[in-house]
Amino acid sequence: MQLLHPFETSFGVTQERRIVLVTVTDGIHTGYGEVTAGEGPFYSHETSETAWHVLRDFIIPNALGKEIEHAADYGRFVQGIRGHNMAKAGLETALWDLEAKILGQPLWKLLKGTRQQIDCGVSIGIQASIDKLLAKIDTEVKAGYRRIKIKIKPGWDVEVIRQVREAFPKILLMGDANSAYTLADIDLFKKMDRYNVMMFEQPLHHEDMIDHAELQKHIETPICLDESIHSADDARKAIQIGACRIINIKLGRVGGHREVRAVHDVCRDNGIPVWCGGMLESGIGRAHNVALSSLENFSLPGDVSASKRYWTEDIVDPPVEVTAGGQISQRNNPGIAYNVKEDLVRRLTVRSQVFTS
Ligand code: OSB
Ligand code: MG
Repeated sequence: MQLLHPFETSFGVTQERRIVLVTVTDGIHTGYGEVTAGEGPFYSHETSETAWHVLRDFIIPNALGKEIEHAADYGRFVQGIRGHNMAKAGLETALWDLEAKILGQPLWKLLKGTRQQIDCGVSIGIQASIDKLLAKIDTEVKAGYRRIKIKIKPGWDVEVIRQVREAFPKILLMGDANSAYTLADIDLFKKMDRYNVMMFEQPLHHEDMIDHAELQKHIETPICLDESIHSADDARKAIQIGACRIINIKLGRVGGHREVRAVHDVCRDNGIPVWCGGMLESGIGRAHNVALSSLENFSLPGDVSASKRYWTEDIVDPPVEVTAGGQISQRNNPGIAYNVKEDLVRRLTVRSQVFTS
């Protein structure tokens, strides 16, 4: 799928998505999951290709022919497989969708969500100029989005934040560095500390917590961890050492809906708000993100935004839509609650494999 606009972060530019979808069926209903890995190992070590390999050669053979009562019991299918959370989540989320459809319930209710409307923000990539960025922000603010996240990297940071804040004094504004800095940059963060930024997302190394705790001591702006958090245990440790005051939860990065709930609960019990991160998903991943954002502690606007920001035609019907007030309403059809356009998916498919027990 071709993105409408190239998306640039501190680790590179994405224009074309190659997305692995997983479907499961009981013969009557079909559950859909999306692997959120990128095309290259830049945000994480996983790629669409490694996910295909791990699903085909390990996860699916482990699962075939076995029974589980609930999608929440999926853990035994992936026991012993280290890492590869996005591959694991591809099948896990498809099973949750299937279970919800068998029960005739919307997924957000099966996940025990309470938020009928979720608050939406946008993530805006690095632009060719500050003027272009200001114009993009203006468009998104007028579209109703409740929080603006801009990507930052060395050379595209303090001055950018300063000018954005000057042009938009009141917006909820945050910066996502995708691990582009080190502790040698403390002074730079102190400068950005002056502009009432809601949070700095993953400023330091993608595997770090210790240095983040040190940086947090020197700045007032809350640090939000993204790349460093893969489990509820990671969240517990990060909170314990003061490495962050906010956590971005991504469904793929933590390995599925069950772990989302576990990270959510650890954060809630420690007074740490969470929000749902995005991975330039197609409508299937997007629908899962909408559903999980209904959990009570998703109290900050997430990177879950309208299909039309990414795609000329999304693979779900209706597309994911955001109200003029910057919210998405939960739908009450069974499962992910959006219909998958099977014909379009077939036309976009470059490879497929069927597994039968
Ligand atoms: O760090 O949140 C991130 C996209 C790809 C990889 C990592 C990230 C992102 C985004 C985009 O920020 C979020 C979205 O709009 O899907
Ligand atoms: Mg991020």
